[in-house]
Amino acid sequence: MSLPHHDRRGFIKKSVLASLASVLGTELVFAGSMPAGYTPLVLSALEGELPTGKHKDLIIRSDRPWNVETPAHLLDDAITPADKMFIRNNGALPTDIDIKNWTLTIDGESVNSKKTFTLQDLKTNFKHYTYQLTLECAGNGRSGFNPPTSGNQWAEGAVSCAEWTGVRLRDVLEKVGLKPDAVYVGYYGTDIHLSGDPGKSTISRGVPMRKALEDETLLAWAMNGADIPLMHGHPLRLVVGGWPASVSGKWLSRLSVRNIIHDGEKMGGDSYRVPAFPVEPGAKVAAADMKIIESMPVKSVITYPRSGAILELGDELPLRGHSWAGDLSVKEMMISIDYGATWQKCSLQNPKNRLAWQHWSASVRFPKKGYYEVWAKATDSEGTSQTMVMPAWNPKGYINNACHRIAIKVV
Ligand SMILES: Nc1nc2c(c(=O)[nH]1)N[C@H]1C(S)=C(S)[C@@H](COP(=O)(O)O)O[C@H]1N2
Ligand SMILES: [Mo]
Repeated sequence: MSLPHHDRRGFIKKSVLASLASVLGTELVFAGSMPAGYTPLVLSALEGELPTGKHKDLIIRSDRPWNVETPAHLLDDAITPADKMFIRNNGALPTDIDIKNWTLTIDGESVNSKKTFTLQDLKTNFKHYTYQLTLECAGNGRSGFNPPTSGNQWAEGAVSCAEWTGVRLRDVLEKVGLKPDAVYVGYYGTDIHLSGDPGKSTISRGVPMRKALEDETLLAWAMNGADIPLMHGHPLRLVVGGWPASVSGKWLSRLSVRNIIHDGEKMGGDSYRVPAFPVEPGAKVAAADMKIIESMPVKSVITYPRSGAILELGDELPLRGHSWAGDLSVKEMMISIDYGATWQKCSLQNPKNRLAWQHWSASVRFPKKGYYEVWAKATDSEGTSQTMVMPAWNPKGYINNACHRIAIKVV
């Protein structure tokens, strides 16, 4: 069925509601109570053209800006290829990228003096490193929260794990020279605010020094052995594995070493913050009780088979997927075919390097014909497991790491 477009400002227009009702063949009762920015599930996959180079089965969550999700079964590759990588943009793509004259300026209160590097300077004057790094949008899983929260209604697929090549941010900062009062590094990119106002920043987030100085934190120009695709930050990107992917600044042109917690766009308010203690679903939380999300929580995804698979009684079903745990590693992976009553241990590989996802596999037989669900649950190196139902509700719908589940029919 062909669905009407949702309103670009993020809420549903009356005229769209009317045509949506006619497509559905029924009224959207309580449409007036939908939170601003909320996309009804029936509309959550927009029809339309994907950006060039993307796999045709990716799901468009919005097209201005581009927000495109990878269905779980398309995350099956060990290393996420560019055509299957989710897109999360806060603004419009930069225009007129000139690689030859691209520069990165490092400034801020806590540098001895401001320095500017060309791409060539970075490539020739520092050692190169390649790491496979998990980048998960903090809003991944948002569609699972109830009451619903506004923003892209991601299911499971706002996560990727590609190989990034570049230089260590640490090595470059060392060359610049830092003052002892440095606490945070904030990024700026050249993407354009949707208003078109060149003075407005789309997003400018950052990380504390301890994360900025880690071995795996890169200033990268290559992804999976090729130039970074335009959508994913060409020609230079800050890549920080294990933390909300929002800290991995695309189209990187400037870094600011701050003596305060960086105060760029989307560092304040409720952005990328969750309550510092559990709250009841739907609660209003005072700003002072919110904290910035740092390392992402333990999570896993079933990438094979695809939900809805049908098999014959007696057949063994191979299962596989990936799991990750922010700055930690995953120590155990389990699956259940009986709604969590009993669990079976999976085989689990070590990550290719720190902050890369880990592959798991299992094989299962079903006792009789019928409908089943397979649930997958990871446990991190500190003993924390994924929850089976919605975890801590929060006002912006971040870090939902509930178990991924797929449907199976045995005939
Ligand atoms: N300059 C810039 N960097 C950005 C963003 C952006 O809109 N502009 N989006 C951030 C967010 S919220 C996410 S989840 C990731 C998405 O990375 P990807 O589109 O390469 O998958 O990029 C981050 N870096
Ligand atoms: Mo994100």
